[in-house]
Amino acid sequence: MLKPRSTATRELVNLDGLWRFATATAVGERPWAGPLDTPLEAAVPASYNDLFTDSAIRDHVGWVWYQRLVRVPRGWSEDRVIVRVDAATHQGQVYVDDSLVAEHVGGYTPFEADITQYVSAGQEFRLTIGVNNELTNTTIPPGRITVTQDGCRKQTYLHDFYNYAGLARSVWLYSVPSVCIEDISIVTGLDGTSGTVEYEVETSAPATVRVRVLDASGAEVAASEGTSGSVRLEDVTPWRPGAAYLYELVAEIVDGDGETVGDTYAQPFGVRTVEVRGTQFLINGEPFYFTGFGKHEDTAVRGKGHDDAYLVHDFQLMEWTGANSFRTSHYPYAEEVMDFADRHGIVVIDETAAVGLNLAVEAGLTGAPQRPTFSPDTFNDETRAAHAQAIRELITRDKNHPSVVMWCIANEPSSNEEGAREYFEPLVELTRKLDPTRPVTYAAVMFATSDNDRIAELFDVLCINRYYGWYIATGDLATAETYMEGDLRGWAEKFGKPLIMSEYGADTMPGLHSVWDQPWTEEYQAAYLAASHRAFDRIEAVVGEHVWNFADFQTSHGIHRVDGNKKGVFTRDRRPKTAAHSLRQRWRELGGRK
Ligand code: GCB
Repeated sequence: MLKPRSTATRELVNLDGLWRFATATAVGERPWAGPLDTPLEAAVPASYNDLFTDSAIRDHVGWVWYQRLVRVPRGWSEDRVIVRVDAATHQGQVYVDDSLVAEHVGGYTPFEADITQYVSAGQEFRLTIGVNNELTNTTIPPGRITVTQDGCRKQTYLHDFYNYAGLARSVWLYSVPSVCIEDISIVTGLDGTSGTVEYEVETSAPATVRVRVLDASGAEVAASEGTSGSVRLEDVTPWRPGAAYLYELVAEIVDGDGETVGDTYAQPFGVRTVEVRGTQFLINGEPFYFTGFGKHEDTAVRGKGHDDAYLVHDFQLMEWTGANSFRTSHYPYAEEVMDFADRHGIVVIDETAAVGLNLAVEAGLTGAPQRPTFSPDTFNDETRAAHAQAIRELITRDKNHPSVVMWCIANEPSSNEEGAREYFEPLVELTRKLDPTRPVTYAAVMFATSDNDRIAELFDVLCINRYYGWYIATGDLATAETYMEGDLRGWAEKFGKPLIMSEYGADTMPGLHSVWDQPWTEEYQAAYLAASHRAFDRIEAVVGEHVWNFADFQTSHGIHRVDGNKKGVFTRDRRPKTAAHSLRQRWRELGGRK
């Protein structure tokens, strides 16, 4: 699916701003059938949860409704009109006046509908979007709805971040010509000083297609004809970590004489290769060492609402610490983030929203008897179908981003449990089929060890999440360092694959200090990271370190959380804790060496 862009043949109207807003409890069954009867307005893009003071809205389980009037530009009478929702977390329904035009499940990937037949150029229509935040055993991510004694529905879930919901990304109206370009796929390679570019252009109906490749200055450097083919770029400038370079592939639908352009779309891309060789992770044939963070889309008031100011600032802070990469833990991020990473040479591990497929963690946290994770009553074939769809939608959306060097198809599944192999094998196959060019990984949970994990051999790179010195060996960094080293050595020796430390971290209250190794203090976080780094540096197969987390973030309530998770190296409002300075020192030095 192409990101909506304005081109010579397409126009784009952004529908962000204030929309009428109500929960289903307030407006009943068929709210789209007329103006929403509500005093509330909600900002788009933003999660709705923290906007209002009413806890019934924050804790609402089920549908909420957004509505606004939209005027179709008067020049669009010859065009098709599309409405596109960048994300509706976790399920969306779109109504144009009284008609349902789109439905979508999955909270972090876009969907759209052709609404040409329902609207007229120059006229207004009522756009209503329903968003449902329910998570069940067959959604990705999963969750459970329980009903309290007084009949109140409650959402619980197995992931450690707040279940923010709503329209957290932009909504668009755009026009395309009646015969249009629907998708573009680009795969690049390097051959000495030349770049190879294989492309495929999908059109809505059979059409004559011409493509041109422009360099960063806009000069044409190659051209081809046909809906698929390949071109060669002499003296190519590759896309490199820290030194982004983007070309554009301009695809055009032309008429028989080649004079009239029916549709045109410019797709940015970078020429780079990714390869796993032995225990190395190679970008453009050169070993790459990941430094950076597991992040979240999370800020005060907006929740998961995308915000360009935070986007710029977060990337500035990453650069300041010497981070060269991050993981989109634990869901696909806004496309603006991916585009920014492309333009600024930041490497991305791109993750699906499959977080929480692990009932052993639930049992550990609640003390309840453990239910099997993979079974007809828990995570089953239907869950796997939803997971497959999440993978499909992620790859469809992000396949052309040079910054994306690897797919992470799950965070901390119960990979040591019976049924894990059967659950994951088809999903890994699917991922490889959809994209044979990028390595595939998953992030392994603490309980999954090199001895009992059942899925590691299916993957190219092993991402390992560990909390030695925090959940285990709390306050004892000498023991933590020994455990960390022993654990990583086990994986390195058994599998011979590259290892990335995809999570390690300690909750830290800013302003709390101690001369001793005292958990929660700023010094402890810095010492914890240093102990972990000593262990990593002794193991050759470790090709990266992503600290958990970039910034403090909101979670559900729990006695182990103080206004959210405090493992941020930055506070939620992006001020550095002590550890940010020590990371900056290490990563800047590493940047020079690795
Ligand atoms: C994990 C999870 C992450 C949590 C983190 C923690 O293993 O992957 O989502 O936030 O631990 O802080 O406990």
